[in-house]
Amino acid sequence: MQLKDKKILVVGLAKTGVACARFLASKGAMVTVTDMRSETALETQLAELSSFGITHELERHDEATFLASDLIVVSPGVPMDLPQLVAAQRAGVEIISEIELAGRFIDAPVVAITGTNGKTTTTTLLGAIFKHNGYHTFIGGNIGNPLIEVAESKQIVDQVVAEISSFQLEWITSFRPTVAALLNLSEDHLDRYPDYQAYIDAKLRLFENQTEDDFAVVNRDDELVWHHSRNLKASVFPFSRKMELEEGIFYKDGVITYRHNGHEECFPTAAIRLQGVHNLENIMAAAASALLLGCRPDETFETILCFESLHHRMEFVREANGVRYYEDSKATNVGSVEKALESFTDITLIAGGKDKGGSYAPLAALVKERVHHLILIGEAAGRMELELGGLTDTRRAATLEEAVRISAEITATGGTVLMSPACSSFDMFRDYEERAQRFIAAVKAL
Ligand code: UMA
Ligand code: ADP
Repeated sequence: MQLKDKKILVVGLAKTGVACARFLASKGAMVTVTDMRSETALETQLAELSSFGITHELERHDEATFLASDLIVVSPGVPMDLPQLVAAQRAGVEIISEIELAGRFIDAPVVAITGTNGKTTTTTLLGAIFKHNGYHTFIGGNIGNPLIEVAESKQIVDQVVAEISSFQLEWITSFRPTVAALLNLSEDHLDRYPDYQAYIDAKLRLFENQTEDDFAVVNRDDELVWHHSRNLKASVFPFSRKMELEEGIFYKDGVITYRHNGHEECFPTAAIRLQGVHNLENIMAAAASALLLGCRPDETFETILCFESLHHRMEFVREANGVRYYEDSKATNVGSVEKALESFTDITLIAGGKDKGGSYAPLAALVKERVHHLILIGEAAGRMELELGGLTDTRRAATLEEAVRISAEITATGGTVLMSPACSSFDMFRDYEERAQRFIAAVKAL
């Protein structure tokens, strides 16, 4: 791909925009960056780019600049229906996402991991497995560091493990992972997509450029995932914790079995530290991807055994007065809360936050069965109360701290207080990490 002297517009100037602008400028392109935020708000990002001779258009998106570009690179946080993008697309300007740009410059095999939940856990675990097998490994994507950093890097990279979101897949044309994993599908990001199907369609684009030489690692137990795996061009390699597979990886009676081309590997799971059935799925997806790409079974299994849960994913905080407190701030959709509720009984659930537009009804059966008290916070509280409030003792709290205090008063000895919000955090907090820290502080203060 020729970039020299091309007029390229980078839309969005946060992590992705900065990395793309730097990469494109270093390849000799004439780069303009545009962002709705002000120069003051973008001070840090602009400082990072100060030596690259880049033009800025801030606090606005000029349609004329979009139309005059040879190429537009879009950040994941910028919606597809931005009018200036729609106009540029109509005028025939090439528009790509950052992972598409990165993919065109990466030589190493790419394992791309998507799904509504479990992406970060699986990506981190797989990265650790590759490293323990001696590969120079880049771990990036939606997990926090843009994929384009691989292309920028002067280091040798043998394997790339990329966490991929639906947003990043929106503007791909040729992005082709050697292994593409789809962990699960449930409603999310309905504040961005017109409907659930549009979100699913964006996720499925992960497979669209694969050929029969590539692998699709898919969840056999997730009906929707399995349904959409029927017509993939790649070799489908399923994982299951419910059924034995002739070709694939599955869990049965305390053992994970990997079967590929008549070859079999078995791993006992008793000593694995990652807890929860959902983590068994993440482990199988990571192990399958690693073994398909030539990792040694012993090193793969050693890494899995030692791997600890990441912070803010069903993390134990403390026990006070016979009640155990768990923090699951990263549970920002219904699918992840379902898994948390499946993991405990006698629950006081603290939930709510910024509503993403999906239905809370899939939680109804578990709330009825396991949640003795539901304490709701944030913007979504009203809608959650409408959908779940009739099923159990339900209360409102004005702050997270108040929710923790109420939970301590009403939870019986032996019970579990679980903060698993099913919503994003941006109505009350900077991000999910701040929400987690505030919960931890409130629980420690009890
Ligand atoms: N902006 C505009 N115009 C718009 C919309 C946004 O100018 O119409 C600007 C904003 O002012 C801001 C920039 O665009 O300056 C935001 O870009 P961005 O949101 O893409 O931010 P990045 O820092 O580049 O982060 C992105 C991902 N963000 C999103 O998908 C929303 C990060 O995932 C990812 O880690 C990073 O690229 C590196 O790949 C975050 C995320 O929340 C963690 N992802 C979602 C999730 O996990 O649920 C999908
Ligand atoms: P993602 O990167 O997709 O958001 P994480 O690994 O960060 O995934 O986990 C996010 C939330 O989802 C946490 O609450 C975690 O406990 C839960 N979770 C992790 N793996 C799965 C899975 N395979 N299925 C459902 N929920 C999961």
